[in-house]
Amino acid sequence: MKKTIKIEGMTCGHCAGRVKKELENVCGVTSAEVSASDKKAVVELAHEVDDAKLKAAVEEAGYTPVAVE
Ligand SMILES: [Cu+2]
Repeated sequence: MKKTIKIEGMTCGHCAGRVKKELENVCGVTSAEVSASDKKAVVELAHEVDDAKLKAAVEEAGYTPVAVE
């Protein structure tokens, strides 16, 4: 299962790296591919993870999650 998170505020690869690290710390997330230029993260999930938990991880990294699809 995959989810895509639209994110505002990332400007470079360093930002994307911070978001990736936080997302991959969430239980159920097996990997996260994050692009600052595309303003999104695609997460691969081992099981269902609440959108709220994914958003909280993005906020923890210092950026703004605008939608989870
Ligand atoms: Cu940056």
